[in-house]
Amino acid sequence: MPEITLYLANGACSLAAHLLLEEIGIPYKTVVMKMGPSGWTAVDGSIETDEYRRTIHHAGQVPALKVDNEVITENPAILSFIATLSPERKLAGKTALENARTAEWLAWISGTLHGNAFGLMFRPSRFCDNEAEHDKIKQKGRERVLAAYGIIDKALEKKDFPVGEAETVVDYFTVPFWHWGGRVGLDMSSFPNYTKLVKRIEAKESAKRVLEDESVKPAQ
Ligand SMILES: N[C@@H](CCC(=O)N[C@@H](CS)C(=O)NCC(=O)O)C(=O)O
Repeated sequence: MPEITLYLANGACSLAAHLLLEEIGIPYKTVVMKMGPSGWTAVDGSIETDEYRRTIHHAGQVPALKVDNEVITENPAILSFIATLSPERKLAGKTALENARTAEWLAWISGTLHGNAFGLMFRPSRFCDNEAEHDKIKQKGRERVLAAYGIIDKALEKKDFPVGEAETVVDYFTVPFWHWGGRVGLDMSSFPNYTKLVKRIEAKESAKRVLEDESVKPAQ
C-alpha cells in the first residue's frame, strides 16, 4: 500500500476523499488546511501557502492527495485513484459502462455543479472584474445550483445509486455539495432523493468519524 496523505479543509470538497479513505479503511494521514491571507496554509504550521502551491497543488486548492512521492490533484482523479486502492469494492463501477457513468458523474459534479454553479456563487470575481455585476452572477450561480440539485434528485427517483445498483465514488462526491446547499440557505428537503443518499453515506461509522473530525453536522 502506498503512503497516502490527504490535504483537506474542513467541510470543503475534500470531504469526499476523506469519507472514502476512511470508509475503505486503509492507513492515511491528513494535513488540515485553513484559509490564510493569500491562500490555504496548514493549521499545524507544517506547510505555508507559497510552499503548498510550489510543492503540492499548483493552483493552491484542496484536495490534494500525496501518494508516496507523487501528488494527485482534481477531485475526479483523486476519487478514481482511491477507488483503485480497494479493488474488491468496485467503487468506480462494475462494468466498462458503469466505469464510464462514474467518470461522467465525476466530471459533471466537478465541472458543472462545483466549478460552474457554486463557482459563480462563491467566486464571482473569477468570472467578471466589475464588482457591480457580482450580485447578478451570484444569483445566476444559485439558479444553477438549484438546477443541478434537481438533476441529482431526479436521477435518484427510481434508484438508490447514481451508478448501477451499488455504491461508487460518485455517491461520496455528492456529499460536500449537499452540505453547501444548507450553508447558502437552500432548502435541502426539496431534494428528498439526494438527501436520502447523503444520509445513507453519513450513517456509516466511518462517515460519522470524518464528519466529527471536520466539524460537519450530519444531514437531517
Ligand atoms: N477542480 C478542483 C476544484 C478544487 C476547489 O475548488 N477547491 C476549493 C475548496 S472546495 C478551494 O481550494 N478553493 C480555494 C481556491 O480556489 O483558491 C477539484 O475538483 O479538485
